[in-house]
Amino acid sequence: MRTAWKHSRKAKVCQATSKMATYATHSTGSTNGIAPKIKFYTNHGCPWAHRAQITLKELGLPYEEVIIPLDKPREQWYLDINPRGLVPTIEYSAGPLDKEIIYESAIVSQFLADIRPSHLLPGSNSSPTAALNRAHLAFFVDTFMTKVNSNTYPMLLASDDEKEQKTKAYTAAIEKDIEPLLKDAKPFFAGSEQLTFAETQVAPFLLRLRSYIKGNFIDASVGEKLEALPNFSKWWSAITNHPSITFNFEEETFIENTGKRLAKLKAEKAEKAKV
Ligand SMILES: N[C@@H](CCC(=O)N[C@@H](CS)C(=O)NCC(=O)O)C(=O)O
Repeated sequence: MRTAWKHSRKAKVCQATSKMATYATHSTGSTNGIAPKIKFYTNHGCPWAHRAQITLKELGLPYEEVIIPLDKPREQWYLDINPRGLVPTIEYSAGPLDKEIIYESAIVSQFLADIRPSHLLPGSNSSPTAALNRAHLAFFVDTFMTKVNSNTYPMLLASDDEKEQKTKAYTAAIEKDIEPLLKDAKPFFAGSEQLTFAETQVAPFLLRLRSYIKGNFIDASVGEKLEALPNFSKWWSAITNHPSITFNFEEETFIENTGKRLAKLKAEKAEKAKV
């Protein structure tokens, strides 16, 4: 099975720039100075895969990229690797670990950050405050995903009647739950001058938020409300201009595909409402 996909894949080798030389000696991330071998199954349009990509880039880990087309059913070789058929997936080899398969974006990102403790995520025993810092990072990501991101699709799919209420739910959650957690951002989470694990997990969604506004999929007033929040607006600008976050994002393609996807989902929603 593996032989079949070795021939069919479209692979590109990416050498992420290493900003992390000082962290390179840790754990399974580097074995006697030999870099791990990582195959990264991804699609540039996917925000979940984007999480892992930002993590790889910031950690300076070299990887081979395999693009998985999402506009057709997954081929059997990919389902053999990841039975869920989703991106991202990584295949990881280093030291005793040989072609280990890991999937689900949060788990892939956590694994990568754990093999190479860094500015993204301190090792849990690396200092007396590290475990607490990790808890704060995890809380921020959890807050964003449960309180804010859960409102994105309802806002995107809202009918004219629902629009005001759904956009308000999104912006109010940022104001109430996220704005206070960014009080120390400098410009990144908890006073960090570099990206942290928090940004690796939420930035893909907030980068796409700008594209939703640009593509007129949501009202410009959403952007205006968020720009008026002092902590959030500075942080949002910092993350959406960071090269590790933007380097592979193809905005025009994303806007075009989003238009098609939303038209389909809205038609399905209208059909269901008739029943
Ligand atoms: N919970 C998954 C979600 C991943 C996901 O939904 N990926 C989408 C692309 S953005 C996918 O692979 N979709 C393929 C499909 O549904 O057929 C994760 O965090 O990795």
